[in-house]
Amino acid sequence: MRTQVCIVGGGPSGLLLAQLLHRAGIDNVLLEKHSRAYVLGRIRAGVLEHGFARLMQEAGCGERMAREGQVHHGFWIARDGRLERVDLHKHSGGGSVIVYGQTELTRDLYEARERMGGTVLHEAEAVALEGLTTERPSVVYRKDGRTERVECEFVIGADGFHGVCRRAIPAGALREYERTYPFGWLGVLSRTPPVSPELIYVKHARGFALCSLRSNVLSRYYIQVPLSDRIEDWPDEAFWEELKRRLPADVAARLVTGPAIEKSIAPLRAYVAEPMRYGRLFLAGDAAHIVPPTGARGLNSAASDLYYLSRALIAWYRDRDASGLDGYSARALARVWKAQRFSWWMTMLLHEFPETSAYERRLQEAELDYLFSSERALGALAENYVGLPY
Ligand code: RFL
Ligand code: PHB
Repeated sequence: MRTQVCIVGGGPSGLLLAQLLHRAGIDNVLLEKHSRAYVLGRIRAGVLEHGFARLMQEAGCGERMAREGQVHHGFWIARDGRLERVDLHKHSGGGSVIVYGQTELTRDLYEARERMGGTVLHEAEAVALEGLTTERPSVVYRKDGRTERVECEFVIGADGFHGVCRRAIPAGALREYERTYPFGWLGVLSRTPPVSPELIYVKHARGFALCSLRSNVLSRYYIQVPLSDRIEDWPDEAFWEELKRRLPADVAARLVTGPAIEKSIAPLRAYVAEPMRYGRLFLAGDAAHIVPPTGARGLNSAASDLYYLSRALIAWYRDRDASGLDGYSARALARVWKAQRFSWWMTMLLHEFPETSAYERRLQEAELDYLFSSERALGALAENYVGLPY
């Protein structure tokens, strides 16, 4: 098979790029290792920036997100049994975020790909990238027990953190930065009304917790757990019990519980690969960088990659202008590192670390006291949470 751009990975990054390129007249083929149902079954991002919504509009599939996504002008931080509000609107100069699930936006993207007749091959696993430093690279993939090849002009690695594309870059050409945290988030999705219309981030001596939502009838909750914990250790009852213990008493009292319709544990980890380009291979989204979910930055960082990359490819195909492609890695990484910093800061602020000394615990408390006593500190939090410009 022959195309201009071969996109590896059918998560939100790969699908959104496929849409943006297709609408600009650039031919592309997308390979996704799993089935569509499997991809849609992953419950991940819930909080998105308006920049993400703008890209969805540009891609011709932002209509449902605009209609059904909830605009949030603030969120809460709970500590010592009380709630304090972060007014995003006030402290970021009019900003807000959109609550719309990754499952829903991925569904919107798949449907748009279908409507436009885009080529999306499911259960097609890329196994090797060849000729990346030539003008005719290719991607070898396995589907239905057969080995096939896509010949192309550019390869996009949008295959997530565990994908193959980043690993195709020779070790000497890649710098990697990583931080693992000594805990994970146990997440539960339940068909219950959310305990609060706005998100509540909870700092508690038993560990962090988060009350989030997908709609007025669908709640998403998380609790910090040790890395050694398994899903089997957390029957629904135990989860709800532990969540209640970490919430302020009045919030716990109004929590509506129900059966978990999804339950998973995600280890917290930060990672950045530099550069995000090798020859004709360009990395985007989780394939190049991941953050702990505390600041809700992961998919939002993918969006800025896709913004820079789509424009760079369009300029190349329209005018043979290579400046966007040449500058892609540096531009994308400049924003990625700011999202790393913010995610690190929120994670350090709100979690219990197994080896935290009494001194560091007091620093965490002082940081929170400072935050809520300073308009400037709240401004720094708010402008990062609603998303830095790109
Ligand atoms: P994905 O979603 O991992 O998709 C990559 C796709 O590539 C496929 N693949 C391959 N395909 C072909 N051949 C191969 N060899 C392949 N290897 C892999 C995979 O099957 C998969 O379908 O990466 P992408 O598209 O870059 O999207 C990134 C986002 O998924 C991620 O950044 C966010 O979910 C992060 N995140 C959040 N981001 C936000 O902006 N706001 C949030 O509120 C937010 N909450 C979260 C999150 C992530 C979480 N977890 C579980 C890590 C909450 C959680 C709990
Ligand atoms: C979610 O709703 O899944 C979510 C929201 C905010 C975060 C992380 C996850 O910071």
